[in-house]
Amino acid sequence: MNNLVLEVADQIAVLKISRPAALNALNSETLDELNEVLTEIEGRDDIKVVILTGGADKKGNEFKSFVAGADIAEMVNFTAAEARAFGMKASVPFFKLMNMRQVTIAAVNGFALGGGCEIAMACDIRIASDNATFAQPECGLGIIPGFGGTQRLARLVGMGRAKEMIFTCDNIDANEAYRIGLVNKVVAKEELMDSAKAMANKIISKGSYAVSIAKAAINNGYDMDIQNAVEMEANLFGITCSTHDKAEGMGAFLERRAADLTDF
Ligand code: CO8
Repeated sequence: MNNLVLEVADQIAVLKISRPAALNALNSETLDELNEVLTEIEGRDDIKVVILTGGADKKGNEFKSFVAGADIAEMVNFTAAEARAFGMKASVPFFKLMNMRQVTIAAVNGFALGGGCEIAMACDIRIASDNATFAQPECGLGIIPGFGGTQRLARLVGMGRAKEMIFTCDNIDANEAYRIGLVNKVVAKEELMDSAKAMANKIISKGSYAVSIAKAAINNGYDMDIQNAVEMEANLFGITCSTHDKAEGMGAFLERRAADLTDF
């Protein structure tokens, strides 16, 4: 891979988007590589959480940029058809981040602009370093957020705030992103990866199969009517009751001992 670095240890995959010369902007090659590596990760039982972050800039600053957007140099001459294809190319790995059985955490270490904010929003959880900056600057470039931003931002922060961010293109800092619900947590930049790994380890200590089913229940039910959503949840609840982890988790509680949860 030319633009990604994958490190796996202790059931956590740290996936770094690394294009130092372009502040990790997403070009077609990076999107293809993301799709490939996420497909591989989905098939691996030794990975339970994926932490997505940005690599250092060309001066070695690790907290300059998470992802500074889609690659403007690639997009500048797009025809309408090419632009559509580029958007669809991004949607495949973005939906993988959203729907894969592993939990995905964006550790946002600097600029999360345009497509950078959009890829963070495709993850299950976002933790921002205190120097992170978020924005949807696309309307200032004469385009719209096209990597899911017009849809995911409104779902995360509500329609009014999403419209304000998209129409004004204003930058917001990490604390404002936390205040409006765009990120789950803000930490000192030096603590970003430790904080993301601590959350990952807490999630890993739970029943991994149950966590992956809960993720599917939340995602699938979100756009359903409440009656059908709760029925879908009951069906998934039934499935978790046939697992080793359910017998072990409940048995351990009744026997007053620590549970040994193993299922994926
Ligand atoms: N694309 C391409 N190259 C970029 C990008 C980008 N998004 N961002 C930065 N770079 C490059 C710069 O061109 C520069 O390259 P070089 O050194 O060769 O001149 C290098 O990265 C360093 O950048 P700067 O010198 O500009 O660094 P600064 O510290 O001065 O500024 C900023 C940092 C503020 C982040 C600035 O680089 C910037 O404003 N970048 C663009 C941010 C932006 O507008 N992002 C949104 C892009 S549009 C988008 O994401 C659309 C997504 C949906 C697409 C849907 C298609 C269907």
